Amino acid sequence: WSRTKSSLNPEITNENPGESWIVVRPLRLSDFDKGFLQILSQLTAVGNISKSDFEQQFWNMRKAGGYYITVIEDTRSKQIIGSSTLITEFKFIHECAVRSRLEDVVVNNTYRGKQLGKLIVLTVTLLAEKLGSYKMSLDCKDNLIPFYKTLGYKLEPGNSNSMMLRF
Ligand code: 16G
Repeated sequence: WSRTKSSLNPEITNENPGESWIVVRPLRLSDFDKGFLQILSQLTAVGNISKSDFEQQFWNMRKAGGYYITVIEDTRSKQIIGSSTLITEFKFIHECAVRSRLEDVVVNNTYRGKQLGKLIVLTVTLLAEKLGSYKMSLDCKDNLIPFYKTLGYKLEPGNSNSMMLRF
């Protein structure tokens, strides 16, 4: 894919992620037993989630449609080492467009230097583009702005304030 070629050095793609033990694929139910929730807990609070809670939410997402959770598995240890979620929304504006959001990007902090963050973000970004999205947005902490900038994301001055109401 062309988008990654300019931004990844050495050049890696989702089909050729640099190491033979790295696999990028959609989330599966069996990932509950492969440390999926433990990875998410490196991003924020996850709380107590039973296997049946996990399965229920997995099927809720499947039923709702528009959720694309992509994970990275280390096939040597059979553990999930990264995850990111693409959420699509249907719109009337822009001629019934699809709008995408990038959420819950996390990579196991013991796998630094393998460009897994770039790999996972570029994979879902490419997916958003293939799905015909007219834009993809994300919220992130200040210290991650440079990282997302290297992947083509831009602040839109006057138009990119993130506001929040927490319940
Ligand atoms: C970051 C994440 C967001 C996640 C949130 C959790 C990205 C690009 N952004 O903003 O998706 O839901 O952190 O933090 O991954 P919270 O628990 O404070 O809502």
